[in-house]
Amino acid sequence: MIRTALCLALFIALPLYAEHELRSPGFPPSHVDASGSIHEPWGTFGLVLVEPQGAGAPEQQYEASPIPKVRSTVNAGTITLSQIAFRAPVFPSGVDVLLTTAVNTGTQPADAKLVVNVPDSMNIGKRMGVINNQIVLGLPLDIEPVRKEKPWGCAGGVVAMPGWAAPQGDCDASFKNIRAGMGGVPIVYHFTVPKGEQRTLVLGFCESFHATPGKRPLMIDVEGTAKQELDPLTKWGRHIPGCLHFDATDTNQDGHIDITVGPHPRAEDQNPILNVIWVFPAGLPLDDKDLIAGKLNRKAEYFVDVGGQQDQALYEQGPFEYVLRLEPGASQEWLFLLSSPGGGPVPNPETMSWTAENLLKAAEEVAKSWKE
Ligand SMILES: [Ca+2]
Ligand SMILES: [Ca+2]
Repeated sequence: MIRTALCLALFIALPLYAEHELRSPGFPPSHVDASGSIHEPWGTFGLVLVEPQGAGAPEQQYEASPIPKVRSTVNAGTITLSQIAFRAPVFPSGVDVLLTTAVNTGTQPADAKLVVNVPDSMNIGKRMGVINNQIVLGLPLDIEPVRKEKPWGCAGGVVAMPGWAAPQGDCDASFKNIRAGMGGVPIVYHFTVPKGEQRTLVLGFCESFHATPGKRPLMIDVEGTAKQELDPLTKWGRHIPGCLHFDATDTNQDGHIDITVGPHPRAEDQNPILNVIWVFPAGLPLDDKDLIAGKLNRKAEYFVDVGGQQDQALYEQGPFEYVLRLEPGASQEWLFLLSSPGGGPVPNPETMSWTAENLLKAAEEVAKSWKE
């Protein structure tokens, strides 16, 4: 009986997908399965070529030296998709890298569609995937994910921090919860409006961390208005809620009003924050005291307790697609970064200096110095 239980335990403990390990010296491994998908503590990430149809199981090669590397290749029609997975020594404990290349080997232009499988619980922003408030996935810069959009929401990559602020005075509870763009990620929201229309947009802020002015100045970009700088601490004081009003317009006629709250380029604290958003019909008289007290929430077309329970991501969660056309002989390369076991957040793809080449070089150098 004990033996049976032990056998069963061993069987369960053996990861069935553990075809190949990705590791760097001194850190726990992740695994690449036979389909080329990478298994991380937060879930599984993998790309599947669905168009052209007919891609079979990938051919896989494993290299142990100079660093563990798994190459998975599939062909469908005239498209060859190859993926190289390895661990790179990005501070503090490494990220897994998936370098993907699509090539059209034919003599005619070819369309390709890739399904990007991520956990259903993942929020995918413009360039980052977030699970349980951790940034675990960095997406390539030169291809746009195809996803379903909701009428409004946060375009992602920024974490919710409920109860972060301690606003003083007669103040709506929505000021307490915030989103923050850790590592300089801008906070971006889209709101659907009829094409080209105007709205009065109000942003609510409350700085509760810094005590001296000038630490966290923000750059605010609301569609249809001039960019402006704001240091909530200088303008209102610590723990004091305040509001900024904007005459917003859907100037590019795409049916959204877009707002971005990013870090000021010279800010010492590069993590932008945002507490509340209201979108009102244009021209409505709005008193700041009433706004802050939450008395106008019900008059708003959109009222968002940023970082609160009713806040939402703009895009539907979970798997998404990439669609592209490749000319004859053309190729495209994409870099995906995945948080590894015990790893911290992945670097921001939009601001990092990492490239496929220097990630590989850094990994090889670490392996070499470890051996010596
Ligand atoms: Ca717009
Ligand atoms: Ca809030």
